[in-house]
Amino acid sequence: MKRHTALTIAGSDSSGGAGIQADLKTMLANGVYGMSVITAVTAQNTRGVAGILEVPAAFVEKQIDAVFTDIFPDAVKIGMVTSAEMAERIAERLSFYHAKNVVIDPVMASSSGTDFANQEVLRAWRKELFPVAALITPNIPECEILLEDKIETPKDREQAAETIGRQYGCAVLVKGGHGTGGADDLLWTGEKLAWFPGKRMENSNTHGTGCTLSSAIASFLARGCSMEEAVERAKAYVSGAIGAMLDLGAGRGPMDHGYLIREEGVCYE
Ligand code: PXL
Repeated sequence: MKRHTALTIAGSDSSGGAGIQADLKTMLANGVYGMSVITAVTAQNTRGVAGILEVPAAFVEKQIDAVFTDIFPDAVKIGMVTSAEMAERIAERLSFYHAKNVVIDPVMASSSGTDFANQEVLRAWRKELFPVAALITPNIPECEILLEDKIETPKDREQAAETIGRQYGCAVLVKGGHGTGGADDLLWTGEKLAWFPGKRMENSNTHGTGCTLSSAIASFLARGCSMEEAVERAKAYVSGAIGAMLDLGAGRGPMDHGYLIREEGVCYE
């Protein structure tokens, strides 16, 4: 049987809910073999980030080479990138290997408010990384930073998705989770706009939602889905994981990445 493979290039979250840990759990839960290139190690829990240790850019490159010269990934998700040099080297390596299905979650800050990217890193993303992406998945505050403009109405979101997409030649998913009201996401595919309606759920345990969504999309692209189908199925997975109401009795905790596996009765008992 052909196994589909996906790679995450992201930071480690010691609390297990976001970053590399969320990505690998998500890939496992969605039927692909997950691999990782670690860009930074964070010391954090559900209450905040106590420290960040960057992996040297040259060693990020070494990890990418190790993966691509052996098990070629069917899709790549990129999360936390902490320096301009790291962004440049990742972009160069991904172009060199003709990486497919690159999904970029432009992580600018943790949900607890710690900044992960400064202006110089942002410039390198725009110049180097976004052009290698098949899809980027900014939330509304991230879109506002990318566009240097306010986004208020649904029409503003449509314009934002299309403008960013045309600028970088990729698909764009504007995530609505940070807005008020519903949690509708909007996809610009490069040709058209498509809304994906979502209901906001009463669950404060949503740490790592962005990481989880982007790695779920990468998983479905790795399995051969179209962009629209990948987004639809990834959104359903994330909604299910939030709706499973995992509560670890801590701060703003993670969602239940394993709910599908448990429902199928595969393990844990
Ligand atoms: O959700 C953004 C994010 C990405 N990557 C790492 C994180 C976080 C949020 O906390 O810790 C490593």
